[in-house]
Amino acid sequence: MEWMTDIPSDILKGDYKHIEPLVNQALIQGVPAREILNKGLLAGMDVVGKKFAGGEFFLPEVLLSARAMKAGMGVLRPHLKGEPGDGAGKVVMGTMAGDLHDIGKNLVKVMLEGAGFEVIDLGIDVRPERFVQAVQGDEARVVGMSALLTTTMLGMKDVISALVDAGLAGRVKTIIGGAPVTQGYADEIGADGYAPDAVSAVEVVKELLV
Ligand code: B1M
Repeated sequence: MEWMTDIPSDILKGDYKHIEPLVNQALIQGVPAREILNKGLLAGMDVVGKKFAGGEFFLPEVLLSARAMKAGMGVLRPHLKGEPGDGAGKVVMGTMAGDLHDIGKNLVKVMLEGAGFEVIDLGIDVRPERFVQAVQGDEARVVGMSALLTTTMLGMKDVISALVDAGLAGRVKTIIGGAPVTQGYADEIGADGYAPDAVSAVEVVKELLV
């Protein structure tokens, strides 16, 4: 049962090299993959999130923890396939059409992966049809959109309309973010969620999936 303390501890330390053998060992001992995810990796990331919110951790520490989480997930992911809940954690994400800014989007991606989500990254300059195709071709339940320009954020409304037109509105939830985006804008265009930064994006996605 040592894994239940050692894995969260490696996540907190951001020890991405040590965590892989630990996860492997727990699997060899016969611990179900989802239990290792919930009581090991995610338990660690929960503490990281609380420390960030409390001002004890800053973005560099959070990113290190997310890297350790990603390393652990690399070992665990093949064992989660087909288990109950597989697919529930997939997020399709991209930067809006006409927009080439991706630093913030990539941070959100790292944090989501760090929290155990699988991210299908469509990259930059993504047109509404591409979001729809990605959702149709997969079992993702969340669409994340990022925009850094006041002009390109207007395209978020088009993505939501395209998802509605394709009959996907009931299946996927939408979350939007980026410097010019606000909660008011999210409400105006009917997005399900808005997050001002990468850490809160994880919390919002978790809430959307409840
Ligand atoms: Co551009 N740029 N840029 N730029 N650029 C801005 C955004 C700008 C505010 C600069 C300014 O004028 N002061 C301005 C926009 C003005 C406006 O529309 N209001 C601007 C402009 C005008 C332009 C060009 C038009 C310049 C030109 O060519 N004349 C051009 C447009 C190109 C295009 O997209 N078509 C352009 C180009 C570029 C570069 C290519 C040079 C480069 C981008 C490189 C890249 O991303 N790979 C660039 C950069 C770097 C910036 C600034 C300096 C920094 C943006 C950034 O990365 N911030 C920016 C000025 C600024 O913000 N100070 C600026 C750091 C990043 C971590 O923050 O992206 O906000 P951010 O992400 C945060 C949150 O917003 C949130 O979480 C992240 C982490 O906490 N978040 C989400 C983001 N996405 C989210 C999604 C979510 C949830 C949360 O859910 C899915």
